[in-house]
Amino acid sequence: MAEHSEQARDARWSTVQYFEHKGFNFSPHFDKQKVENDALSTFQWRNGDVVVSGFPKSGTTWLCYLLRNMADFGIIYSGGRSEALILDWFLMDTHIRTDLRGQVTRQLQEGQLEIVSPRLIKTHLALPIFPLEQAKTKSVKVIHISRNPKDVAASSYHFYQSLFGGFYASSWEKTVDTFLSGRMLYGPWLQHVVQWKKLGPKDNVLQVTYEEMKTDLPLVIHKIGQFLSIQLSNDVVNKIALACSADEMKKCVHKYFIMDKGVLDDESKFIRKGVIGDWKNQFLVAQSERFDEEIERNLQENGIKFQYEPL
Ligand code: PPS
Repeated sequence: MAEHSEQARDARWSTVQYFEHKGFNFSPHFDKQKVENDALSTFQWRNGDVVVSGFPKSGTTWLCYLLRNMADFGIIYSGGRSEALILDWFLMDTHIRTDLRGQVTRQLQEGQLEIVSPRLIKTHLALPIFPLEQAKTKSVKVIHISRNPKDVAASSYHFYQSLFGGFYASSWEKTVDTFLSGRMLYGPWLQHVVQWKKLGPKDNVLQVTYEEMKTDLPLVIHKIGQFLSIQLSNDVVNKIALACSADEMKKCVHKYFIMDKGVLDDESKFIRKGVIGDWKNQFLVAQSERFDEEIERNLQENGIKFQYEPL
């Protein structure tokens, strides 16, 4: 029975039509014309904007919530919920979704939603799509978060089972193939991460990893504070670290999430495990070896090293 439903999911998944632009994958929720016409090149950047960028399931929501606890950012409120401004929404097809998030997207694209500065902006977009040069002219600061690929793959698998009734879901076996062949939504993961991780201070980019946030969150808060010139005492840093634990965040989903009920099967499970190394509960040995062979070797050639287990 389970096998049958996995087959059915894979069969349905293979009918989902992604399109490619500048070497990266876009789902049917994106407006192809807006993407191909580089609609983001006219995005109105402001001095003081702070961007969180990262491949989906790398901890981007966590980092946004952390920043909101560090400083008073302008964010979007809708239906009693709040969220960072999501840059990707400017490339979305506004006809597909009629729900709360769809309405917010439309209002943003039509310039009806004004957000006070400093704005917190989140994106999953690959570097060739992100208007970095325009952002630099306004001294926009970007914090890029990355996470080890095995945990990203495992987290994505679970997330897509629950999103839009499983519209983007596939079996675990298929997810491994999709990840490794670069056909994940927003992927290929490898190129996405390698390109973003080449950026540093001269581009106003700070690099952090999910694993270092898990290992020593106060240290990361200090690092971000320095990058953004936010003065925080040790006492405040420790309080922020506590407020941003997975357990605390689970209690207040509406503080960082604009979604209608039903978009996720159970939104309280958005923070699923929130640990380093859960991939071990998902991967077969052979699948882990394929990741080592096809991804880890390539990362090493690019001088990138991830932590796969808690210290
Ligand atoms: S999304 O949907 O692409 O924006 O997902 P993203 O926010 O980038 O990543 C989701 C994963 O981050 C975990 N998470 C956390 N881990 C530890 N502490 C806190 N506070 C926290 N908040 C979110 C979340 O649980 C997802 O990882 P998994 O492995 O699925 O648990």
